[in-house]
Amino acid sequence: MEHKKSDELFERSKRLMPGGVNSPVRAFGAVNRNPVFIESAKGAYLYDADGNRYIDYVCSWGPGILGHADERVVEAVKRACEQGLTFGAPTEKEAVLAELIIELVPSVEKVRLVNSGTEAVMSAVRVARAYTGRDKIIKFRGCYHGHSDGLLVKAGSGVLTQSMPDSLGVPADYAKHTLVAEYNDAASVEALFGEYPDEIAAILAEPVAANMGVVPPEDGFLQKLRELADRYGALLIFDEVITGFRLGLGGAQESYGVMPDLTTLGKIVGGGMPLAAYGGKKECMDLVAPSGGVYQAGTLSGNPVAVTAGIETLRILEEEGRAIYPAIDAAAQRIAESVRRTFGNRVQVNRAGSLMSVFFTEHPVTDHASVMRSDAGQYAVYFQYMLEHGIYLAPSQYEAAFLSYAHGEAELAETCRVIENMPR
Ligand code: KE4
Repeated sequence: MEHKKSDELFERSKRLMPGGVNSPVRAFGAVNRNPVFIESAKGAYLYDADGNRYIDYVCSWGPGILGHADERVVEAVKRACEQGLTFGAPTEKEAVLAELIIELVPSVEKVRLVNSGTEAVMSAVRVARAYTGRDKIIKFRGCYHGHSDGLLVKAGSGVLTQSMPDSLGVPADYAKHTLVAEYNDAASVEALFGEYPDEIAAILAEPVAANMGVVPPEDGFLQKLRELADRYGALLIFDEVITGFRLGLGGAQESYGVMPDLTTLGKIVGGGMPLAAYGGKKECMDLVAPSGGVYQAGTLSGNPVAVTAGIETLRILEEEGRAIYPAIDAAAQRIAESVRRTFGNRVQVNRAGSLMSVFFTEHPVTDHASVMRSDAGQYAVYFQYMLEHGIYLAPSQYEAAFLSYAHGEAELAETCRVIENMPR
């Protein structure tokens, strides 16, 4: 494949933006090659600046569950743009989206719309601290919750990809309130409560860890978090920025039957536009200004164009979900089986619904430590081969692959063919 134009664009961009990108993982640093610059996308496909076509398994890190540029969403957004891009004033559309979220996400009684998952999680943590009057938060090693100061502690995703244990620029005074437990190890959570019995405001968890690669919760783990939060008077926050509307209409909390006090949402909820949300119990959310003393605001929060994309996407998922979710789950399973057939016991393939990750290790991957024992260098080789053969995977071992409803028989058959012809 020719990547001359992408290479030229990367050199130009590196002179203008840090690392030539606007989010670190896009720089392909972990897979030892220049990134490809994308010009357009449609359905299951990306088209790069050199005219190459790829079957896309990143789906813009999750939003693309319907496939890229779904006509219904695009037409609705076009119509919304003609009515004005942003007003900085309340609109009926925000109420429509809020009603959809409250209807679909079991534990959410009230919701605030924001612009990114980072904002959503940062704000939910602030609400938990206000509600409990406590300062500390428990997060899990390898989980990622956006780039707010206090949460860039032993984080996953791009932080893990860049091998940065923590971020520069975060004062120790902030980080000290963030306690780190081990995913799928409830005893490590209980030990922190034992050490700080009255100081912990919340347990913050990805209900399916997807920022160290996909690591599903072991049986009973999420229920145990619920029990520990209740026992010690802390809140349980599920960061469903990835799993929300991905594992099903009700997200992980519906799939696993464990109800958090607060939920954060992003990606799919915005239909590909910059929109995220946090919500939960009325008694918590009524603390948020202007109804309460927790301040949070945003110029473009609830933006009518982004809200339109979200409404359209959720309505399609509500109307067609009975077909969509089984189809994307089955598609992920088919890819997983192809990888297992090809690499045998050299790989572990973790899957939760239509989220999946390939780890090059013979040992089960159930937590951060076992993730780190997998061969990220071998993943880079796998990534490069797949890219050269027209399959676009996450450019990092510590991310997830995402399926969309646009991945049909042709795309899945071609992907399996490429996998199964890969030199062992
Ligand atoms: P954003 O601020 O990037 O919208 O959301 C932050 C966030 C919060 N919570 C979870 C569980 C997340 O996965 C994310 C962001 N996900 C990454 C991909 N793993 C975004 C991709 C990127 O950073 O470029």
